[in-house]
Amino acid sequence: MAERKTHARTDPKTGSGANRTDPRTDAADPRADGRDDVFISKKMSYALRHHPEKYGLKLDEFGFVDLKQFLRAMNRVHHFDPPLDEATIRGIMRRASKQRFAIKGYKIGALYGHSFAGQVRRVAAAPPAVLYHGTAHRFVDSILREGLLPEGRQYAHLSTDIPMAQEVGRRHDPHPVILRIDAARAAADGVTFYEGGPRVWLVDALPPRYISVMDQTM
Ligand code: HQG
Repeated sequence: MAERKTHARTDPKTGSGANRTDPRTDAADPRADGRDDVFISKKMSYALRHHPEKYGLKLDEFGFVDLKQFLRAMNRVHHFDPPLDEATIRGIMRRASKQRFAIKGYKIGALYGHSFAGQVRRVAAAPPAVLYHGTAHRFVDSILREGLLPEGRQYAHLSTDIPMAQEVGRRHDPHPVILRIDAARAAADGVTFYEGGPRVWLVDALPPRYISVMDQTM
């Protein structure tokens, strides 16, 4: 794994975007409320990606934890009224534009974005031939020099498509730069990729020779 820097360009714990989805509401769900979705999703990210210890939670090696225990901890810390329950969480997950969390059996976890010390365990997988990364203009020179680094997170994050990369990049820059990642060549050369979610892939780090700046006029 690449050497971790201590200064993250963006603090994932405070950086925007825990859930900047269009606040769609769900008529079938009487509690559906875009603002609540964003608020609760951010707290979920905080607990499952960044500071489980502040909730007294111990995640398993894949970053998952007993859902009932998670609900109890969330309610104890945040005093949700009405109390946060499984149906509310499932509603938030269903309405979100990004699949940030998963419920597997009796456990819940975040699929990507972790920043706590160490690395959640992941299974290597073959990536799509091309991936993308949306970032700020001010980071590009450094990325082309050093490669993509995880910065404050456990892994560097890549997108499967340009619209997603633009959304990710806009968190850092209103007019983000889209980088094209030659994932096929990187994988053939031995770089290990991990699937983070339906539109998110992860790498420990990615050398600059697999990265090119896309034509911004497109
Ligand atoms: C940059 C959100 C200089 C990198 C998103 C990025 C994503 C470098 C920033 C997920 C660098 C880190 C992750 C280098 C990387 N020099 N800058 N060598 N290497 N960077 O927020 O990828 O909405 O930690 O370009 O949608 O923006 O929270 O990573 O700009 O999927 O679910 O360092 O977080 O998901 O920023 O976003 P971040 P990211 P959620």
